[in-house]
Amino acid sequence: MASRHSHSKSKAPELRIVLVGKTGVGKTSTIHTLLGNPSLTDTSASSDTTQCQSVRGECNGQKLVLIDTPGIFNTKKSKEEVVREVVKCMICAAPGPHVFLYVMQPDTFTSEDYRAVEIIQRIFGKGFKDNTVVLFTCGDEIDGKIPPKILNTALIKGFNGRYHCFDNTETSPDQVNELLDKINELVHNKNKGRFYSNEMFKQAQEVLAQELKKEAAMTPDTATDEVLNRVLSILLSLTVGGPMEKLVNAAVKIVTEKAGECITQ
Ligand SMILES: Nc1nc2c(ncn2[C@@H]2O[C@H](COP(=O)(O)OP(=O)(O)OP(=O)(O)O)[C@@H](O)[C@H]2O)c(=O)[nH]1
Ligand SMILES: [Mg+2]
Repeated sequence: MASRHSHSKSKAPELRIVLVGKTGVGKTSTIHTLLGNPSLTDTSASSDTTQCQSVRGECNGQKLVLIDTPGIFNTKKSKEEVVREVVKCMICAAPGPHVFLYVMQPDTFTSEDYRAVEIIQRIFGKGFKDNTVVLFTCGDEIDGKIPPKILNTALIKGFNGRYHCFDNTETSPDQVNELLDKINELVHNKNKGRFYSNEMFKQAQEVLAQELKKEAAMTPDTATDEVLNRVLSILLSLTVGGPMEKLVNAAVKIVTEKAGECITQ
């Protein structure tokens, strides 16, 4: 069951953002841009993320936890690897993300995106779409204007028309500030400052808290890889018969059946 949790303050001191999308659409590049790292100099080099990982940073006084996801739909991955990455994502985003960014490139928008969104929704739950902003990368290639034929699709309407156009070759902070404004608008006005959670995120949070308690003065910010790996092992051992089982099995099934259709390269 999905639910939302309230923060006591009107503005979340920390925004947990999960970036999802098809392979090679610009998820990792977007994280670099959000953290103010140098803009893309070589747009032919792909980072080809293989593991789910979180990066922490700060923007305009707001802490950001940016969770990068790999090509979850990559058929080259074994079922075990897929499950591992899904569970790792739950740990990185625990107790739940404030927002998902569905990253896509305007010129690679196809019917595959509908399947990709369906798969991601099966993994993260029904509330996924209500907590998502679509982020178009490669704004530089279309002069920052998303064609209306894309904006008018059922896919974009399914996200209530929430989108932002990004140019990862651009250094100006304006596009980052505008995106954060849209995210804060969704989180604080529409969702009353609450973050998204479900049984999986809750279980990840419980195990994480339990393991952090064993370490003196360790917080999610300072958790070592050793502790995170321990949490991952515990959660993986709980997938049979635990809250994760049904969803993880669903994820594996869909990934196995439809993976090939979601790969763009
Ligand atoms: N021109 C242009 N190229 C971009 C932009 N964003 C990303 N790219 C390029 O798109 C390619 C893929 O970018 P990545 O950030 O690695 O994409 P990803 O979604 O993390 O890819 P995987 O980790 O493999 O799933 C790279 O060659 C980037 O340089 C953009 O805004 N403009
Ligand atoms: Mg990547």
